[in-house]
Amino acid sequence: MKKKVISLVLSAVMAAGMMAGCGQAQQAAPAADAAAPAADSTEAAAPAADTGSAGGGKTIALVTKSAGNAFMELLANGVKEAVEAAGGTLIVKDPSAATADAQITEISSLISQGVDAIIVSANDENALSAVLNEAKDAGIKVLTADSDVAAADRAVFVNQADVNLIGQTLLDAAYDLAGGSGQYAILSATSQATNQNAWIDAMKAAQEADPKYAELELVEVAYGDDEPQKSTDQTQALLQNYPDLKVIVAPTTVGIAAAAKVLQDQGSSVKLTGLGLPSEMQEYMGTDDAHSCPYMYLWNMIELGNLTGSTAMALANGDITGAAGEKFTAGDLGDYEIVDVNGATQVVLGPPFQFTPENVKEWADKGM
Ligand code: RAM
Repeated sequence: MKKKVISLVLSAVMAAGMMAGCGQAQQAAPAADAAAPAADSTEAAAPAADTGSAGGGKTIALVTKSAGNAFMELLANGVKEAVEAAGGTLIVKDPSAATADAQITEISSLISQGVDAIIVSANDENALSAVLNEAKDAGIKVLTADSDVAAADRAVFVNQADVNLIGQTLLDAAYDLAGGSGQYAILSATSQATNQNAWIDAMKAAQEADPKYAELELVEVAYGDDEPQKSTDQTQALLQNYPDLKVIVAPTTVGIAAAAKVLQDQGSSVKLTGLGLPSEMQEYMGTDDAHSCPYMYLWNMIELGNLTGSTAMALANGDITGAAGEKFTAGDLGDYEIVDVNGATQVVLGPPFQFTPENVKEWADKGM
């Protein structure tokens, strides 16, 4: 089983490792302008030039979790880049809310439109099953990215990073920032989000598996629904309900940005970590008392988008079916192999990357 390492890390050590691993140089940094969030990604479709090249003419659709989420806009930019580079066209649909129902509405209309492939970042692991199977029956290739559904309902999942590794990384951050003991809380997205729930379960499992974490207490998992206001309210409630709280872990870019602002505005001593976008977190990152977030994690959003777009095109062109062991080339990112993780097939981008006060500006300046 090959685990491809495509990271944000710019260090020569990592670059050398990656080159050794796949026989070609990897471009770690996203293109500056390609990474800039789209002003309005509702319809990011651009007609593909009729080059007559093999694989051209395919129409790929991306159904994001919801509108107004910069993470989803960056993902869409990366997908668009890869789809167009392969001669296809991308349609982006941003549901009005981060719910399964809003996604079902979008997917139904894409089925009527007769697109070649649908990529979904799922708001619910099971509730999309019927509509995704309707799409499959209509000959549309279905894949997930960022947030998965049940394996039977899609061909393959483009996963940003190993679930257990994300869980362990976030737990270790909570442990470190709490000084090894005391209370921490999780501020998540929606209660149905497949990806956040998987990461939280992995955190809990890692905590139970090692007595080292015995003095660390998870007091609550709160849900801000990936809405800034609700995430703000939930953070305030956590601070009020748990006066001894030491750390908040927010495994959502929307949640962490809202929590960072609350903590910093209140001059709270509670420390924050999780998964965040450098552009949204830059002003909150620092190791002194004036800043709420000493460090956080994410992955290269353009690379995640590029890998997702390339995977969708490979499926649409019939180069892969989504089965374990299949290999394909994801443009400049190089060669990937589909792997089986507990009976579900995935393409994995690489390990999560740590953002610190030292490197956050560099990545924010790149548009991430
Ligand atoms: C939010 C979304 C997304 C997740 C990131 C980390 O933007 O919930 O699905 O992957 O956070």
